[in-house]
Amino acid sequence: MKITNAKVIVSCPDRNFVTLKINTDEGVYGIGDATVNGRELAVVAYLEEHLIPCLIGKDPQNIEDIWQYFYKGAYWRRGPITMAAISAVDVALWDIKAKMAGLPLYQLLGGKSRNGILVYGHANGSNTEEVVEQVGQYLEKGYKAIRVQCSVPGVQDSYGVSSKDKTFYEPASSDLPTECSWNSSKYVQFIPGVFAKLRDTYGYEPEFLHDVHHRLTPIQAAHLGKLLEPYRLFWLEDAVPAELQEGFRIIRKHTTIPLAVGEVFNSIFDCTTLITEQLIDYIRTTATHAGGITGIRKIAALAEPFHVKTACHGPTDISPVGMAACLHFDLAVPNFGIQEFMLHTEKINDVFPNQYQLNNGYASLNDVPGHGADIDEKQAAKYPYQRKFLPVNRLEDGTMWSW
Ligand code: KDG
Ligand code: MG
Repeated sequence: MKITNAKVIVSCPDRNFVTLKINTDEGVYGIGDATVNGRELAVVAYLEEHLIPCLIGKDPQNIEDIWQYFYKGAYWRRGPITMAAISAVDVALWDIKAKMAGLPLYQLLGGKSRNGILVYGHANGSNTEEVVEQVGQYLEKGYKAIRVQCSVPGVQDSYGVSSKDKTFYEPASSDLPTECSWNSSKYVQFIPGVFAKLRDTYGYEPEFLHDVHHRLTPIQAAHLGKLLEPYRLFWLEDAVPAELQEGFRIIRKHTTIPLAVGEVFNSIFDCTTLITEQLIDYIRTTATHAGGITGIRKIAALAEPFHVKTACHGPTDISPVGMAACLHFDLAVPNFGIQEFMLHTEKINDVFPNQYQLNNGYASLNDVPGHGADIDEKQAAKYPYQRKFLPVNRLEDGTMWSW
């Protein structure tokens, strides 16, 4: 069996997506997601110029060898652009293998380890009352776990809060990046009160999560963790920028709040200290950014004996193809924790027909061969690429900060 050609499709149905389609001489094709939000065309160039020419003629069945060929063979290893490109190749190859076998992908990963995939939604509001109301709406829909974000009084821009007219909660801009303004101490003082109110209103059964989005220092994060402990959070996410894995030792020393990190990681080497020292509880690497199914399986296998669970990143900038790949992984992996699951718009689902659904707080998959997600190229062609930037962030005195 041989790969005959591969193409990259970029489309913007409400937001940009980079999709890889690999064709074979047996007529079976595979689809992978290579979207890096705000840096899309860098991945396109990487795929078109450096990976696709080497793919032609290779046997698509040799997934591990092709993964190693692009990983070790790059010389310039790792990094979000390289690894997103490898991810898309890998997911497309797993899709081909599963289609050839006539099986849903999760069967090739060891079969079902659970009946349903626990997911979390994203509630937000411009004040505590709005948040409480939105959390109530999620609970009514059957969600068991909800991530909660709230505007902080006196702070211009809080993470994860959408203005009413926006489809997505990250404000992507077509002009230059929007400049946000941030104040960590006002945030740390305010946010525990939101969770106090939520527990008062809904009790202690629902799972609540919170994303700091890399905005604190380790000691500030440790303090916030302590303040949040009484409200039994499922996790505190991205408490600090994770380049410094050792920073988590400080947080861990001071608080028992469960910690999640890794949505921007792209390889196992980004998380070895965090996992082997048991400094975190959930690893958030995803099939689109951390080397596809092959990459996240390696990370999950490292994490399993250290009691670290998986929690794939699943914002709307992961396409339905990336989401489908993660859901197959989630169903099979022994140390599954939870899956982030943001609903895509109708336009996006029209471009990417898929075979997963949400019921009562759990995602499930239809048993079709492959990962079940596809790209409708005619639909995709209706929505050409538009350059978009994620925001940047500054402290109130103008110092650059993490967004
Ligand atoms: O592109 C940036 C988003 O993927 C990120 O802001 C989403 O933090 C995020 C999350 O947890 O979904
Ligand atoms: Mg996050």
